[in-house]
Amino acid sequence: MKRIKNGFNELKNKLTKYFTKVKRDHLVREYFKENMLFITFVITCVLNSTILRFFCMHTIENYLSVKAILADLTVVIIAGSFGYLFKPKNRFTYFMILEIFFTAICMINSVYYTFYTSFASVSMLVLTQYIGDVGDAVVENVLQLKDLIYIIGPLLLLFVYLKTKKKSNNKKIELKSIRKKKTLKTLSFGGCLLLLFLVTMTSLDVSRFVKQWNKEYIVMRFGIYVYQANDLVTSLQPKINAMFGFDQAKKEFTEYFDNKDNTKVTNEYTDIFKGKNVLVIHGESMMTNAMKLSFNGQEVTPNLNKLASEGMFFSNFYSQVSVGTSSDTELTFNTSLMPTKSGTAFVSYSDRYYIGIPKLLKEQDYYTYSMHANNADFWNRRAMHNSLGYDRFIAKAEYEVKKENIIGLGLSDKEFFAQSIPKMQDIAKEHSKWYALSIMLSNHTPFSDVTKYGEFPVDMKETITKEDGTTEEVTYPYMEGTKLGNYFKSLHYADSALGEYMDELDKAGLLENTVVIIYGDHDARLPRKDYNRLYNYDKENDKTLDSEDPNYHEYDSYQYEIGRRVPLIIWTKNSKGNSKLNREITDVMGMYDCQPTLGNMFGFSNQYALGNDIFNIKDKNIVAFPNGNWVTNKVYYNSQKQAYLSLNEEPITEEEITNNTEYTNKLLDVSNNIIVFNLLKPEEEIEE
Ligand code: GP9
Ligand code: MN
Repeated sequence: MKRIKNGFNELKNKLTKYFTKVKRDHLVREYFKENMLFITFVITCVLNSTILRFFCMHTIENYLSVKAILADLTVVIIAGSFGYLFKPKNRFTYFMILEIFFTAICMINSVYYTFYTSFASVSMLVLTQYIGDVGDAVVENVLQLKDLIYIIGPLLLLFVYLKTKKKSNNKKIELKSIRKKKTLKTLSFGGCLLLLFLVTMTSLDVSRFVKQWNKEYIVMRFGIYVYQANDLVTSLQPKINAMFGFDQAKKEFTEYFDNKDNTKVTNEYTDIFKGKNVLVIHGESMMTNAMKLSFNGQEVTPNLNKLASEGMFFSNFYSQVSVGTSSDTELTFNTSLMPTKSGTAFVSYSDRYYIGIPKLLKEQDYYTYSMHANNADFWNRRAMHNSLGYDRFIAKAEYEVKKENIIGLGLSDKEFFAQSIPKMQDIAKEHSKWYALSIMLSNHTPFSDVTKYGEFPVDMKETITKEDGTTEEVTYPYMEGTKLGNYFKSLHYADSALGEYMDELDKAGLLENTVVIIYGDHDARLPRKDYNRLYNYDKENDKTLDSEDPNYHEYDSYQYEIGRRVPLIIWTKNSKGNSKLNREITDVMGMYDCQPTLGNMFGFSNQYALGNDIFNIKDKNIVAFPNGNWVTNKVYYNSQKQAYLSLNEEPITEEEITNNTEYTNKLLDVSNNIIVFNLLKPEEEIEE
């Protein structure tokens, strides 16, 4: 009896399963039949975006990136869901308009990528001078057959429409309530995909999305549609910011500079380099602390150290970057302005008027140019270098980038320098005075290309004498395998590239009448725990000493902040031994003090500089940071913690803290307003 019952139950289960499946299959078939237009629209739009990645990014993990496909699906489904609000006979028009819009995004980016090896930006539309220059070239040389493939999307949609129309599917009358229900169902599905996408986002995804400078990364992770929407917001934001508060900003700006004494004061460095050529070397992630370190008797940065010991070395120098990192440093170095409070000056405000060093030197008949082996659109340099006053920007397209010469983000520094020399020689032949910028790239986080940096062990080797008098070499791992250790290897490589560059420049005669300025662009953003290991290594246990240990050297958050110092060196071939040009300057100095300090040396000035000539302000200097922190010779102040660290024996008063904090906040406001409201634009250039 029991067996019969069991058998009956089994049969019942099987039948239920079978009929559910039939029903489900039937439902799926029905869904497909009823929603052919929507499905075609979704598939073709996602396919187009994937094809675009395929053409631009080549590697399978890029074009078949699950995250990008998920993002594309989410966008397309959400946008398409509103099609159900329309009556079936009008639905095609809605899907077609969207289809054409999405296809246009893919096509424009496809063409743009072929020409610029980067994705298109709405903000570039304002830079009409480029369009004029490249317009014909785009049509003649760049528009290729592959860019037309995307049209298959709208064609397919049209085909499906015509086919389904015959079956009178589109003539069906649908009640408003049904249309609403369909919209909501599709929208909810899109919402679920969105949720799935959001929970799989990493912090790196978020940060790159906000910064918007690594366009390849955004397209790879977020798909082209999200990229373009994000780009639109980023491009419009400055316009919106500049709509309100102009009068107040202008008033504060005028008051600020009326009170700031920027009149020219001469000192022993006035005009000392007037008329000399300038080579600025932007040292990616170079940090002052690393210059003091050696491993097994080998210095991390022997070449940088040599230059520092022969020229002027500013050992208490800070970069003042915000989210714009490299680009913020370029801005601050060249203009003596601080990074903007939101977005970055390079990406969001490249159309503003800037008083940059290249622009000022052009008034003295210098030819000004910059060199960087990365894409010209990284950090929007193509546009911004023009705004800063560079006559020419020599970027990746003008370098030969062979696969075997790639380190980290792109062409290795050694190759970059080697290929730069002939270009510099050509320019030097044509122009009697030049200002050049070399932006290094290899020593860039995450410093993981260790096999390409060359031999530089960051372990600890010791020779031990045994009881029987024989010796043995013991090796402790020390910094091997840590991010900080890898940074030292990477920096050692960059330093050796710098050494080779200096030798080759000399051989090419390019150092004869030239002032070389080297700065570290910002700190390397390394984990504090690695510094703890560096300063507290317990070799017996291959561990970091316990904080209770008497030999423990505290590396707290303040040490970390102060440890962010970067080098600044001003060097000439004849500096060595000259007391004025061969010395260490220990007064605290910020990137924004470069323009006024160099201005005094080269004979140019900017009355709207926010920093000071270090040789005038000396020990009274205050270095403001974009987050409101500040540092003087005496004290480092953390505005978030509202706490400070005393840097010498001198007493610190409450008043001093309040005054310096106010000074910093005011300076940050004025700087931000200058950029957002374009306050430096000369009256005669403002259109009525
Ligand atoms: C990009 C390079 C690095 O071209 O300058 O920028 P960063 O990540 O240091 O700001
Ligand atoms: Mn950088």
